[in-house]
Amino acid sequence: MQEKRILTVQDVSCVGQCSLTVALPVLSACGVETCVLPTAVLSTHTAFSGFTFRDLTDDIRPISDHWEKEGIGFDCIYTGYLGSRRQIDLVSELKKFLVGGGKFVVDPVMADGGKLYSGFPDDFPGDMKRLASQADYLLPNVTEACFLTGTEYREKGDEAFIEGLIAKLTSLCGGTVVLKGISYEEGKIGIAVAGKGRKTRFYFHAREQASFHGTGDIFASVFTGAVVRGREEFSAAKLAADFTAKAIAVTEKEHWYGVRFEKVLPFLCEAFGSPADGEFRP
Ligand code: PXL
Repeated sequence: MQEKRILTVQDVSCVGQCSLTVALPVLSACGVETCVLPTAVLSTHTAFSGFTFRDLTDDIRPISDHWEKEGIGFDCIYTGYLGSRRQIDLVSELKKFLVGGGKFVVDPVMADGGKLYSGFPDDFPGDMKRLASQADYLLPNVTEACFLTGTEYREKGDEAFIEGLIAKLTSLCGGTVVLKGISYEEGKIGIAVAGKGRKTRFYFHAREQASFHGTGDIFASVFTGAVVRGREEFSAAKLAADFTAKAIAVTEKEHWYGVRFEKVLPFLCEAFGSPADGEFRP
């Protein structure tokens, strides 16, 4: 089998179990070579107070110019947290590095619980919308979907509300939309996988009591790894939802800033058959 190589573009939050500190281990456990382009370095993610923020926008062009000289290409580019409008434009240009039908995965990380994350200006969703429209796979949560489509957020949106959001998202983006965090059934949470002219498929599972940061990044990383490893998209989304739920289930409530996904990484190694033949087992 030809080995796959992916590029993920998002920040380094030094502490916080999100973005690159999640994407790298998760994608590696899926058995995919993972290259990174850090968009910023933060001391922690933005739910802590007083975090530092070093913007790396000016490094994106020199880095990608070097890759171009080296003739480097990627089977998939997966974008997460991006810090500015300029970064969004530079990231769209990276699509030229996709080889042989490579996929562009956009997780429009910017909001949750009805609100934009700290530090994003009110007009940021408009910029993110431009990137979202270019995605082969668009992975918003319900809040991000509302911001992208100019829909008023509802905490308890019913089925009709979700169907309406999906219709708007699939006309914004020609690719596949995976909507995360749908919860109109008591005690359940789920996802929808949709595309223009295709029947929407839903998957629900039991809702964990607590909610944590970084779960969207875990979902997106597993989904992307699974698709790159050849899984059909609904099966990839189900695996990502199940893995995220497992990671939440093993995390103590006090560990509020992220989930202890390390404990369940073996589940992914097993799903993707690595290590190859058990030769490293003690
Ligand atoms: O998990 C999403 C995320 C990524 N990166 C940074 C964040 C957040 C969510 O708050 O603050 C810096």
